[in-house]
Amino acid sequence: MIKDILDRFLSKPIVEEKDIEELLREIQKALLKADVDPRTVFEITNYVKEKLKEKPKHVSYKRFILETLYKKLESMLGKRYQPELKPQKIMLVGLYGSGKTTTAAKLWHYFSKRGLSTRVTSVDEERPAGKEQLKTLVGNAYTENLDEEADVFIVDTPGRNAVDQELIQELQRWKERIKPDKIYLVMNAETGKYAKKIAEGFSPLGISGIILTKMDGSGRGGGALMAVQKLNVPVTFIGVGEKIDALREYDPKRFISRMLGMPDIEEIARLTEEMEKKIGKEAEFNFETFLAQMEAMQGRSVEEMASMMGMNLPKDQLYKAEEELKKIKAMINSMTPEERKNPDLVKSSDSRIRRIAKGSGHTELEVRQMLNQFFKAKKMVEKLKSQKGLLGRLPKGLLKKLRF
Ligand SMILES: Nc1nc2c(ncn2[C@@H]2O[C@H](COP(=O)(O)OP(=O)(O)OP(=O)(O)O)[C@@H](O)[C@H]2O)c(=O)[nH]1
Ligand SMILES: [Mg+2]
Repeated sequence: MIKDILDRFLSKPIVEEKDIEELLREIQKALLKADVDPRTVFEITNYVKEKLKEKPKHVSYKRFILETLYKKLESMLGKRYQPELKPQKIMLVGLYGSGKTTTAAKLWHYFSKRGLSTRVTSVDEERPAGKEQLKTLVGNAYTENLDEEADVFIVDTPGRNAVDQELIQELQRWKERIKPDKIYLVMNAETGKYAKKIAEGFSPLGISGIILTKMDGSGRGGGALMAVQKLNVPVTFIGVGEKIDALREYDPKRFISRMLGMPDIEEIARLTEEMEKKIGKEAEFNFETFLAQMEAMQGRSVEEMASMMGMNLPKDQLYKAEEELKKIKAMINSMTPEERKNPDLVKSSDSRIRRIAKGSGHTELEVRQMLNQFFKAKKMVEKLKSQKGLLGRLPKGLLKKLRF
């Protein structure tokens, strides 16, 4: 794991040639895992190696290496996107199954949540199922009226297996009818470096931005992200899951943290603050605060939480974790307010455990296992609290840059 190598690297008093080699090798592995194509991977690590020949004057060698890598990646991954929250018509285009319909619903959720009245339609005339899919996702926000008044109007369009003349002509006709302010090309990040070719196929339409879907979890998508940078069309949003709120504004910094498996400290700090506001800074770690924490995280998948911590969990583990959380929630909901405040009360009473098991539809053994986990987590949280000063000891500028 690159995070461990980095930790070791940063803690060494003297950097030797072999340490750099080891670090570069790990970086290569991480980039390949992020789906960056091998030629680009070599280009990146060679660049860093070359740069190292210029001995840094004002900063430490270690910091120089990391900053060089970071800047290189940043230059290859484009700019952060911040959407304008103003009235606009958005038309979504893309190949079959790229995620257009899901993204239409996600954008509706995104803009409505920010106070803009948002309507959605589909002009996929060949497949009524597509319209039904969208209706199910957005409910009353769906309309068949292409001229309906709304702050934000989102139009889903039909896809094809490949970009062809016929598709472009059809989309061109819709463009003339709808007169969108923005045309977003929705692409599956798994297309890797071919994303560039696909985007070129759609370019006669005048693409204003790219939305890459299926960027969930493992930090893959580096290949597609780098490929489309060559087009001068910004990446606007990324899809990070199947749920309606799994849409994020594109931020290369966050992607780099994720790609290199480094925790996104800024995001974690923000979340912690959010939680502390909700449950009080000095709050004790008990079932009540635990539940409140889970609620504060709502809308975030376990997958996102894991990747925020710089962990790449396999899919089946993520699924298990999600199920586990549901289970714990049901158990806490079966506790009395007193028990939630005082976990020891539960631990030491068989009859309470029995009652909670019954109330939540689980076995006593499962409740005991949950208690074990809970007390382990409590220990960890207490340990973390006492280490709070640790981050403050790292160089500030570097922290900001690397977000770890
Ligand atoms: N994991 C994940 N799945 C996604 C994401 N976006 C879409 N999907 C899934 O991809 C599949 C296809 O999505 P759709 O939105 O139906 O794709 P489409 O482009 O409208 O497909 P057609 O209308 O058939 O061309 C669905 O199963 C979605 O749930 C994403 O960001 N992450
Ligand atoms: Mg569709």
